[in-house]
Amino acid sequence: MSRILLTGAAGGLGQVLRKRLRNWPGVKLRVSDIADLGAAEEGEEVVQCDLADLGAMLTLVDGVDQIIHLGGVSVEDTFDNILNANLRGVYNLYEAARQKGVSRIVFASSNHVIGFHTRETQLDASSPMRPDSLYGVSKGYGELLARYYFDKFKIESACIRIGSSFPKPRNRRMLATWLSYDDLTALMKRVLEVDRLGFAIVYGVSANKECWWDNHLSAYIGWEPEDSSEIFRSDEALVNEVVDPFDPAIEFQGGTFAASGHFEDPQ
Ligand code: NAI
Ligand code: 15L
Repeated sequence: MSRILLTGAAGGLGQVLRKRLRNWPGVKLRVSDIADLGAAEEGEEVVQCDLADLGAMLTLVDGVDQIIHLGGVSVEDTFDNILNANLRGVYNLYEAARQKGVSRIVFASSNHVIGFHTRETQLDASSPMRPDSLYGVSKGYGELLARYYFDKFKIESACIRIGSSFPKPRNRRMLATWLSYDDLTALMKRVLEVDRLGFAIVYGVSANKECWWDNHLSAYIGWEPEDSSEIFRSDEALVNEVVDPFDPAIEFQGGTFAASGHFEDPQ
């Protein structure tokens, strides 16, 4: 029996994965969040914890074999909020993992690490980071920390640059960035099961017809998405969306994250 910790379990993706991983054979799931998670379901343990608190994180990670790290600020925010949840938080996670002997971590990174590349640029895992927000910068820091903890301490990591994981695309940009919940779940399982993960950067995106990201450098993991956003292309809201190709939200891959001003400035 191996124990997997799922952070951010009260969030949008956390709730999805909590349900889908709960009865994974041979796995005991420990779910955590700063928010209330309700009572433990059969096959799981519940621990409420602030990522910014290293002492609490050491207790949280004790006895855990592998981690799916979804917890943290998931959109642009003030530097203070990002500092606590995403910078201090991801450091605490990796440091607690090192001290407690965790072997593998899946880090929920984001497409906003590369959001300032234009849409006509094809990217792979070796493309330069071009974060489009302080949030994107914090995910880039998480990826670097994952790299460091693999090179120095042999903690394996997959940094999943998730596109847009929702039940369906919410706008035309998401026809290119959409990741279905089924593909997300299969990806998480695969990176936890593969014999050797090492350090990998994987674009978390379904097999969409419009596509900016290429996963050939992580093909050794053996994950291939099966869904496509194409089935939503004729949704009325998407068909009627008005776009200007020179609007920064359309020019850049990060969409509105690239187009919006600096969070600390008055809007
Ligand atoms: P979410 O915002 O719904 O969930 C994040 C969870 O983290 C929340 O439940 C929140 O309470 C928890 N959290 C925040 N600060 C915390 C702290 N200091 N200590 C402990 N827990 C804390 O986000 P969502 O959509 O579920 O995303 C999950 C992860 O995937 C996030 O890291 C996000 O950045 C990343 N991601 C998600 C994408 C998506 O399309 N949903 C796209 C790209 C990245
Ligand atoms: C993200 O990183 C966010 O967490 C999510 O809420 C979406 O905004 C997504 O990126 C996106 O780019 O669509």
